[in-house]
Amino acid sequence: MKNAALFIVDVQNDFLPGGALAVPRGDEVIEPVNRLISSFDTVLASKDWHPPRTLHFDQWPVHCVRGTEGAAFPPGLNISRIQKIFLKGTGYADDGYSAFEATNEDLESYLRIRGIDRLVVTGLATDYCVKATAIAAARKGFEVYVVKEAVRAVNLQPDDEQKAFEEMQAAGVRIISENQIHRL
Ligand code: VGL
Ligand code: ZN
Repeated sequence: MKNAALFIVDVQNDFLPGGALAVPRGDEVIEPVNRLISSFDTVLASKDWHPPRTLHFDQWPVHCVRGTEGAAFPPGLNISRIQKIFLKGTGYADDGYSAFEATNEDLESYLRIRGIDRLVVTGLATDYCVKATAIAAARKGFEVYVVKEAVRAVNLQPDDEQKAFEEMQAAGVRIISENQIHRL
């Protein structure tokens, strides 16, 4: 798909069932993400990549510590076409919910240099990093889509997922289903 990138947010072992900060049914994003990859020339991902001690762990159980198995991609994810991994939440006072806060590479310039102006966002979790990344992208002027089958929410409150979809839509993000991807 021209001028578009598939963006895979934080599909990492610690966010999957059995992980340190398991997102309910988080593993269900893997198959739709794997299917979507073939529609894109550009495939990018982010990783939550925390230091062992960070203020972020006052809010959350310890998860996705840089270099650990919990921060790795799950075996079922097709990572063969991921061209760049954006690492975020890397500092002591840095939640890094948005992939635009990555510290190893600047996501906005990465996209602009390559003429990418449309982002299709997938991954975990709908109510945190997916939401923050999609809204930041929309505010920067990108055309942003979130594929609903390819995201799952933490839902600390039962309606957090619904609220996240509404907040994203209010920011201009389009929530689509997987079968709409060929008509973008
Ligand atoms: C995330 C909570 C804490 C996410 C990261 O990737 O959505 N959520 N850290
Ligand atoms: Zn985190």
